[in-house]
Amino acid sequence: MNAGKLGLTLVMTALLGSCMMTPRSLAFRHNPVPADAAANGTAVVTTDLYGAVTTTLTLSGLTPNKAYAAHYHAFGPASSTDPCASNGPVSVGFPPFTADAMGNARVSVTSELAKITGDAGAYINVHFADDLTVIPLCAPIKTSKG
Ligand SMILES: [Cu+2]
Repeated sequence: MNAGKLGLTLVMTALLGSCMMTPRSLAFRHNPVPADAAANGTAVVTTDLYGAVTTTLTLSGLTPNKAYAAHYHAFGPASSTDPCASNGPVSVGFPPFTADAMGNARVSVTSELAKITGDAGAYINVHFADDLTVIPLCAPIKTSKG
């Protein structure tokens, strides 16, 4: 390989690397419910070159040893400005997970970008697994509908 070709290869490698490593961090907020009053966390979203999106939730303040469910939801009909209050359908589900003895949890899912683009990926919420109507945490992603 000559020096010019090597230089181009290095530039391409740097470009590809920067495209793959652009994680976006979203903050969870506590919903106005009594459950898990101290719960908090982040969702880190990384998209690769092939359109696969890996989302990792890092949560704290959960009920120790309790099972949870988390989903991406689409913008629903109940609000056009607050995705967390819009009651939208599930777009992508995270694997079931359980908080550890300290109330911490970490869970990841990889999905196609198209499934969570635009209104399809308006928010992520965290539910009690044994009662999905209890939703201590929500991370808004898209704050207006459409
Ligand atoms: Cu959900």
